[in-house]
Amino acid sequence: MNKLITLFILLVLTNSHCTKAYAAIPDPQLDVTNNREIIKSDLQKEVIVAVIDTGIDIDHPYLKSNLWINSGESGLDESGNDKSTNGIDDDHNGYVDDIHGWDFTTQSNDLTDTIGHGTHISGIISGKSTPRLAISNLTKIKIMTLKYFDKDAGDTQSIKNTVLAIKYAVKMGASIINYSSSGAIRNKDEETAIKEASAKGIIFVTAAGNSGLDIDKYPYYPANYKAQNIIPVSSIDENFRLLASSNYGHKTILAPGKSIYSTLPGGRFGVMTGTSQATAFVSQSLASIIKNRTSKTLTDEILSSVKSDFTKSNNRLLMN
Ligand SMILES: [Ca+2]
Ligand SMILES: [Ca+2]
Repeated sequence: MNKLITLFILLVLTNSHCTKAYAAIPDPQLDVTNNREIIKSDLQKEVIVAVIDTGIDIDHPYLKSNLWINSGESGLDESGNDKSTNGIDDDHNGYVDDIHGWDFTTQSNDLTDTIGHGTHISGIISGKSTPRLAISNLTKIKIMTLKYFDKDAGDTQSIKNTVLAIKYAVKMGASIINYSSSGAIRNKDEETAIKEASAKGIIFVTAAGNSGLDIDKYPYYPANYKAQNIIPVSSIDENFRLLASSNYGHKTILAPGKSIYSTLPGGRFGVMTGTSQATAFVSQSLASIIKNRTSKTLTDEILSSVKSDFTKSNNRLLMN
């Protein structure tokens, strides 16, 4: 199936509130309140999560405190003008006025999310995914928004944008890359970029996909690339059962993905379903346990602990 159609086809979008409170990862059996306290106490420093998606509502009141700010494009320049709007690439990274990220579809710093997917994902990672979590303090998680998806562009262009976005995240200091997308197309440049991120100790969390397939037999990408830093994620419901729509495999981690309540453009909230949402929960969880570790030490440590936590009992149980 078309890579990008796959991303959106199974999303369920409404404006109703989600009444079921989902526990966050890593322990799905913890209640939300307790888990929030753990997350709060663990976060000692800012952790940058690059969200490669459809953009973000930068004015959403629940997301403002979580926006990554590029220090090289903030403050005043020598002429007293705001660096974020002066039309100059102040930090010489190749992107002009990239204060919160970059739109690779239009080559601009306009991160407007006309689809809503990226804003929803960003809300989950920021801890705004349920009304109860909305009061938690995850302001140390900073969202670097990298827009790769244009509904009028083809897969080839979208993958090119993805590769550039991954390189940007590596260059600008992200610790985690959240990529809530998947498809059957394999691309060497994409795989190479992810391996370059891996060499820097950057975790790459990605959706297993929403086609109900065993990706060990029917590979989806990026989930199935052979890179050490990739964490593919399947989606489960409130009873910890794999969603019928969710892809799965022996390496996938399980996270909540059914009727997830989170932020939407225009200051709104709403519900979406899929492995995209589950992926965001895993990114949030990883961001919360990074603490004061340097990113260099992260890959082995986090992957080994997370994979044993998630797969040992849950995966087998839920696959049967
Ligand atoms: Ca710049
Ligand atoms: Ca500037």
